Amino acid sequence: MRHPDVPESLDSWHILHRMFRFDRRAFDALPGKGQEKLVREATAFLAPLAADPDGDVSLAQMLGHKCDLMLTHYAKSFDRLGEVQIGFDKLRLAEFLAPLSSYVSILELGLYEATARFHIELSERNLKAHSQEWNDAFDALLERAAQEPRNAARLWAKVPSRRYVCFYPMDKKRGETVNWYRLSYEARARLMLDHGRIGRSFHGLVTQVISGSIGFDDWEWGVDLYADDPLVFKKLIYEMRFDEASAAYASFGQFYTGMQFSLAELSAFLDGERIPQLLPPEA
Ligand code: 76R
Repeated sequence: MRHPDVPESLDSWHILHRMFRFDRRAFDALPGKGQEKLVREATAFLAPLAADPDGDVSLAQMLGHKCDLMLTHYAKSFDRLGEVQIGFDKLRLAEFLAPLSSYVSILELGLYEATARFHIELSERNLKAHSQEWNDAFDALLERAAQEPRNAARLWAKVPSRRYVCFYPMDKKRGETVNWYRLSYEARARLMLDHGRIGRSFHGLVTQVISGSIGFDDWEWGVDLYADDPLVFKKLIYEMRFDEASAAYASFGQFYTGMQFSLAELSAFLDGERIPQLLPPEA
């Protein structure tokens, strides 16, 4: 516990991404009344999830063959994610949706700088490392970090309400010669500082949600990026490729790109008569 080589994180939403193929032909073959009923049932199921202060749900129309629809669900436990997964699969709409992929992760804010400070602060207080007192003091420091307004707002934010979304999983390399996990803490902290510096130069243009999936899924992190202009993804990710933390140590899984839309636009997505929009939040 609390090994000095391990950066701490603040953890919040439990996240399930689900990617589906939509059987548009089969849906189109339903009579209008049947389509309406199905949309009403799905909307009645999803609306409370979107309004829930203890979670959120977002829908996105995805581009290309990897999937047609991506559902992102935030909850406070895996149990709740599981309950909603089953509830969703019981909807009539699910007869037209084939699961193609998914991703399980927990939103995290990495604390490279703060962790180092905590270790120093506790050793200056002359607490014996890993004693009960030391552990309690460490927990208190983490708790205080979680309460800082900047962190608290990011930990429990709803899915960013921006039109374009890009999701991909990534690892930090663990090869025989190139191995992130064998770098010193200081080296990793310095690289993350540089990473954050590039990231922040895009501040306002993009909202990133980093979620950790070590122990849960096939990659180590899920990266969600949200922007009002998709070109921002290309510029940001390209620039990061030149940064040491990505250039030397990152490897990536499949990229998923699409457009978020409001639940009220579900029927537009399903009947395909116009492009479903992300509506401004109701006043
Ligand atoms: O959260 C913060 O603002 C503090 C700095 C920061 C951390 C700790 C930060 C900032 N990130 C952090 C952690 Mn990030 N990030 C990615 C990717 O495509 C690639 O090359 C990598 C995918 C992008 C695009 C991105 C964007 N970040 C992480 C971690 C955890 C690593 C670990 O703990 O070892 C990963 C995997 C990761 C990956 N990052 C930012 C951004 C952006 C845009 C920022 C600035 C946010 C802002 O201040 O607006």
